Amino acid sequence: MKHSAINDPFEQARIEQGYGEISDQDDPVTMMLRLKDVRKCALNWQTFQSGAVPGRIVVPSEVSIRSTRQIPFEVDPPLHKDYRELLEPWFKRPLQSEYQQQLDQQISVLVESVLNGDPVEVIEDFALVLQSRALTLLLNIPFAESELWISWGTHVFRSEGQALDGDKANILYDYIDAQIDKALAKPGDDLYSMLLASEVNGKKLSKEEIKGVIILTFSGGRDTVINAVSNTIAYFSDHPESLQRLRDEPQIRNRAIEEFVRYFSPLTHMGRVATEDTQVCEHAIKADSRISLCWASANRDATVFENPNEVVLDRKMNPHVGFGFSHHNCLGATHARQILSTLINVLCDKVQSIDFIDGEENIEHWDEFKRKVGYHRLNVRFNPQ
Ligand code: EMZ
Repeated sequence: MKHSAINDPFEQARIEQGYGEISDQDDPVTMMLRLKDVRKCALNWQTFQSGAVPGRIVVPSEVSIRSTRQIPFEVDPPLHKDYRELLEPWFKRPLQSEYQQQLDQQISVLVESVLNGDPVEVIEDFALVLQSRALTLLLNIPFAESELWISWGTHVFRSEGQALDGDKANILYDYIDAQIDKALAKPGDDLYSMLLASEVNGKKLSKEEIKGVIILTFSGGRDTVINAVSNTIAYFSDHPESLQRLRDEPQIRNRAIEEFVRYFSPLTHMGRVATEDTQVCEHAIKADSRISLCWASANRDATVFENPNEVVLDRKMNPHVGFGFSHHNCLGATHARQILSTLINVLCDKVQSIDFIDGEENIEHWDEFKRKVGYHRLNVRFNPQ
């Protein structure tokens, strides 16, 4: 098997019963594994809510390290829609040409810096750097701020050997509190200032609400973007012919991006909390228990995707749920797609091939399901054009 392959540990359970049962900190989760069921449950927010106790819909649960509600992620309709309408235009800024030029500049400089023939550790020295620098554009704050975020490592709530790291989370919370106060004292053109000046339902946003939006902006697009970027690099190291094909056929690059998101599924799943006794796949779900919508499994559902375990660069029908589904679909998806598109353009322009040296896989353990989501470490060499 190619080293960049991402396995599908859910296949048997998906076909045989449609769900999987896992434990998480004494709060079990029933995972929905078929695309149709994942969509159905995502749409049914009345029965499967996001607005539970903050942190509970995340698996592993963050209830013990977080009390701030992430917005709009942990809010249900109708209020969800009001927050979303406020945020949507800001998070669509990656469609503007100035934003795209700045991102192109950032990624070009980064790729050029790794073309000197030395081995590169992709996770810390490439993907994390790329993600942090690009985040300065999304927040619209000075580039130099990215240095601090890079020093925080790949996940803001987790650290090596620790699924949940409360001390690390506190560093982020204190930082965000200070940034909100700074923007309050001296408003600028950044996301903090935009939120401070905004109203939802005729009421100014509170500091706690703003903090909820910003925590999500920092954490939701961190390890996910790092996984997407590093899996893309690993894929090209395994498949030089694919890099060549994308160079020759720029018109299929957007399809390739969707296919990478489907195949890599950078976020395995996201939870919901049942508001009433119900059932899924003839399996009873008790009120106040958790389910999860397993994007990674749904994206390999053979009843929807032909050859689901293959990367088909120009896959035509690709209704993947790699960015979630329905009203909670990923707010940062425009930014993420723009990152992947720019990365592919720059690699096609500047890189001939990528040599895999070695890697340490990042395997998530969900009881019997063991899923590779990316790498802890990935050493490669970039060969210039
Ligand atoms: C939450 C989540 C959002 C959570 C789209 O995902 O991302 C996770 O990485 C965080 O730990 O708090 O933001």
